[in-house]
Order: sequence, then structure tokens, then C-alpha cells
Amino acid sequence: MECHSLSRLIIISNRVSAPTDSNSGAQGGLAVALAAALREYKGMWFGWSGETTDHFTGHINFQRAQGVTTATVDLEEQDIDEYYNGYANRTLWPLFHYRIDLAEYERGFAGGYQRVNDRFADTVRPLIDPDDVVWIQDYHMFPLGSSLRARGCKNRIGFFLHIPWPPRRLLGVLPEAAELVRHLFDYDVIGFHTEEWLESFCDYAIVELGATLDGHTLTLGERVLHVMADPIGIDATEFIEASHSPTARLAFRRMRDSAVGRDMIVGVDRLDYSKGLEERFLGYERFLKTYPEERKEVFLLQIAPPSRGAVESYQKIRAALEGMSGRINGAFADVDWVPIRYVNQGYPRDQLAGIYRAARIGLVTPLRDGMNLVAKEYVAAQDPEDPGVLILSRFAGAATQLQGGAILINPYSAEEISDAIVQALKMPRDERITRWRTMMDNVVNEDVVWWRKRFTQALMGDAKVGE
Ligand code: GDG
Repeated sequence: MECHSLSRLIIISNRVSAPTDSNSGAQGGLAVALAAALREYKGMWFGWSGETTDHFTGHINFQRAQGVTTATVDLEEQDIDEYYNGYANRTLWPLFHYRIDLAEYERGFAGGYQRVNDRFADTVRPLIDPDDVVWIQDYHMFPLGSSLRARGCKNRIGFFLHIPWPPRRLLGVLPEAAELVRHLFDYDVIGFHTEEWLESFCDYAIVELGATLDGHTLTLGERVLHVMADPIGIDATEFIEASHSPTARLAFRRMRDSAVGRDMIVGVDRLDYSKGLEERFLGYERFLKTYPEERKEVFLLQIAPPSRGAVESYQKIRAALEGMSGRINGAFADVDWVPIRYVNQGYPRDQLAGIYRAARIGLVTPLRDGMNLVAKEYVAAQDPEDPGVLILSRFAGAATQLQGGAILINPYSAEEISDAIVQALKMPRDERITRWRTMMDNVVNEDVVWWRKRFTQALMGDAKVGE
């Protein structure tokens, strides 16, 4: 039961995904789920427009589509450099994915990050009515709750983190770590995907700041924070439908025809170092070397649309992967077979669903991942009579829910990846079906609606949710 039915819901995230009229399948499950929540609570979605302006004015562009109101602002070039490409994606993203070697610490980034959060607070504050409930998304906006409190906002405010929370001693590397965690005590509810990320957060707050934990209540001085693990799911119904769409059927046929009897292994990831793509290629190469008799029975399709191209570490990983795929193909390809099809472009969701369904193996090997929705989409797209096998990194949040059916591997180990590929290729149909059913139960039951209802219920007053 949802409480406080009179409250409006205000969602705030870095980017706003306005519902589209077309059924192009361009939108992800998260955007669709948040739009559904906004329809239910007659709310509004606020964030950056994705556009730049010479001078920040705080001018809000309101739009209404399919029952959802969006409100966006333009940011200055310097804001994007320091806040988005800087602190969010050069400092926090690598550090929170355990890559202290890639994280950059510059006071200018931290300053720009705070400035933009203050700008968001200045702009959105007048739109918030006293009864509204505010839900802030992700690592771009850690201090926004504090900035809103400083502007007199007494509303219930929740925060959900979509990426991992690093262990205490790793977080200690961040110059602003203590300040950042203190800011989080200005929220009423904080959600993480897994108990592991939740534990790391509490550990820092307890050991470094002196907070106390009682059940799911963390207290620091006057502030009381409800903390919860709330694993995100996909819109399973929508994805199953997508996998039966004409576009999906066509994509399925096209893949099966081009495979000419070989088994396809598929990987689909934003081109990001956290996704373990280099390690995946090395694991696949190990398989090609170790099991020459299996070699020509398979090929790997890796779809990797580029992301965050303005950040140097992303340019480097892109170059590295091009080199590796070229080298592996050069070493192993034959006149009638190429081991890796490496594609740097995105595909519509329906098409992706057909590609997943055509793949005998879903290879999902992030070095660290908050959740990983591709793993769940791969499961949802399978043929129940003849499902494929999911090979999944034990360091993805999704492993906590899918461990009963997936082959779990350590993505740093080329041998484990290689052995898992052979195990999956040889797996009898009965075992594939049993494993798939276990995973599918979870994907269907703990879907994106389940996720957002647990969070909004906790935020709107039912603090028992998540315990
Ligand atoms: C963050 C966290 C967490 C990918 N290529 C194409 C395409 N995609 C879609 C997938 C999937 C989504 O992008 C990726 O979601 P992930 O969960 O795998 O990863 P992040 O983007 O890093 O998301 C992550 C998530 O937030 C939610 O909390 O799970 O841990 O890092 O939906 O299908 N979609 C289309 N074409 C592509 O080529 N249409």
C-alpha cells in the first residue's frame, strides 16, 4: 500500500529522460519506471538538459509528454568540464568502481561539482511544495539534499545510488570523503543495490564519523537516516514483449543466419573500463588457445557503444580494445571465420532483445558494477524451451540475485572465463532450463516496479520496508 497519496513526487537526476511518443524502444527500463512513478504521483522530473549556455540563468524549460512533466536547465561549459566530466566521471566514478589508479583529484572539480549542485538547488527549490517528496538519483548529486536543506527545504528527501559504494579505506583516498558522507545525512532514506554497498557505507559512517547503527537506522548527531538495500530490476514484461516483437524476430533470424551453425557469445556494454572488456577479450583469447577443438564452433559478438568520450581514460580503453580485437582476430581468424565481431554502435532495444535471444552465452564480466541490467535483460530475452547460459562476474550487484542460475566467475581470471565458456557450451538443455528458470523467477518478481515501490514506500514513511 502506498502512503501519503496526496504527495507529489519530484525526481531529480543529472539527465532527464522525457517519455517518447514513438515505440522505438529507445528508452531504458529505468527511464520508463521513473516515468510511471511520476504519472502515479503527478510529479515532475528535474535535471540538466544536456545543453550548454554562455551564462547560467536558471531558466527552466518545462515540457509535458505522456502525463509526465519534465523541467530542465542548461549548464555552462565550465560546469560540464568540472562537474560532469570532472568530479562525477574523473573522480567519483573510477573511485567508486575501485579504480583509485584512474581517479583524478582536483579542487577545481570538487568546487565545480558543489557549484552545480547549488545551482540545481537554487533552480528546483521554488518548484517544491511543502507536501512534495523528493527522490534524488545517483552520484552526480550527492550533496544536493544538503543544498536543498540549506535553502529551507524540510520535505522528505531520498537518495538512490546506482553505482557501488567503495570500502571505507578506498573511500578515504577522496579528499572530500568525510564531507560527502556528512552531506548524505541530510537525506531521510538512502538506497543501494546490494547489502555489500550498504555495509561499506555504514562502515565509513560508523568508523570515520562516529555514527551509530540500529537495524536500518543510522544516526549521526541530530540526523537519523534510514538505509536500505534495494536491488534494481528491469521492466521484465516490457522486455519479454520486446523479445517477441517483429524487429526482435528479424534480428534473431539475421544473427542465426550469419552464425551458420556456430554458437554466439554476446556482450553488450557501454564502452567503460568498469565493464571488464579488456579482461573479457583476454579470457576469450585464453579459451581460443586452450580449447582449439571448440574454437570454430563459436564467435563473440561484442556490442560496445562509446560513452564519455571527453574523458581520457575512455579514449584509452577504446584504443586498447581496438588493438586487442584486431590482434586476436589477426592471430586466430580464418577465411571463413572471425572470432570477435566488435561493434562500436548502439542498437534499438527491440533489436538488442533479438540478439540476446540468439546468443547461446551471455558474457557479463564487469570488474565492479552497481547492478548490471544487461545480465537481467539477457535472461528475460531467452527462449524458455532452449535458453542460453549467463556467465556473470561475481563483482556485479546482479550476482547476488542471479547466483542460483548463472555461472559466476572472477573477471580478473582469464582461466575462469575460458573454463566457464566451455562449461556453458557443453551444458545439457535440462540444466540450462533449470538454471534459467531460477534466474527468470528473480527477474520477473524483483522487477523495476518492485524496486521503485520499495524505495518510495520507505521514503513516504514506511521505514520498515527494506528490513
Ligand atoms: C548504471 C550502473 C546499474 C547498452 N547498449 C545498448 C543499450 N544498452 C543498455 C542496456 C542496459 C543499459 O544500457 C546499461 O545498463 P547497465 O546496468 O548494464 O549499466 P550502466 O549504464 O553502467 O548503469 C549499473 C544501472 O545504472 C541501473 O541502476 O545497473 O550498475 O553502472 O539497459 O540494454 N541499449 C540500447 N542499445 C544499445 O546498444 N538500446
